[in-house]
Amino acid sequence: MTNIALLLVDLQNDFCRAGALEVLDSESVIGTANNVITYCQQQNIVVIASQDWHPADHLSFAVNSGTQVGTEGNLNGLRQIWWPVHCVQHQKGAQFHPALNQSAIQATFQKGINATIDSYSAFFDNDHQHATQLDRWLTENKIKHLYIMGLATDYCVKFTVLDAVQLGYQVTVIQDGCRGVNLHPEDSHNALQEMVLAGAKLITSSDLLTQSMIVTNALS
Ligand code: VGL
Ligand code: ZN
Repeated sequence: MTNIALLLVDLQNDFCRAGALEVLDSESVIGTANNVITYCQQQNIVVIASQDWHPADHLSFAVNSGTQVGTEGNLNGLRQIWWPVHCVQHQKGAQFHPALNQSAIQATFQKGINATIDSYSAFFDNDHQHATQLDRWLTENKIKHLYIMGLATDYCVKFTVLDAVQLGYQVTVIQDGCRGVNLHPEDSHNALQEMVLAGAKLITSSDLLTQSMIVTNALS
């Protein structure tokens, strides 16, 4: 195993076609993910994933907070966008997209489990007080570099990337492997800018795959 991991963020039914929180063009991300997974398997890069994994009474759901979907408010002192009911634990919406090559995934990290706080990042709840097992697992497996892609660019990808950089990982975002919610049209664009400003690199999946061909050819 290399010291690199591919982290697939929230490639779940509810963020895909006909899902409760459908992200535009997210279906194409699944094909990109499968191509990148094949590349990672060839390169001995471990593949891991996050899942948004909410209890049915999660307070980020507008209906549970007596608010309107898409509006903003305050949840226990933090700014909160109110979402439709999505990614409820064990339900179909929370499962990985059926076309995703799930057999490649070596470990899955679930977040958003505490009903009273949202968790966009795969590392921490939004208050940064509670961590998932992700950082610990990466440390134990001596991972230093993360390739990150998934859904949604402007929420879970963004905050996962920012935390990863902050924790000291080298981070490369596979840009065409991400799609955003875009409550405001520029949100995904701005999110990518923020990630770059924080120190993440951007790459396209085709650059990643051809780069490896060059390296492979040079070695052969
Ligand atoms: C997400 C909104 C609410 C995401 C999760 O995965 O980006 N967005 N929950
Ligand atoms: Zn969520």
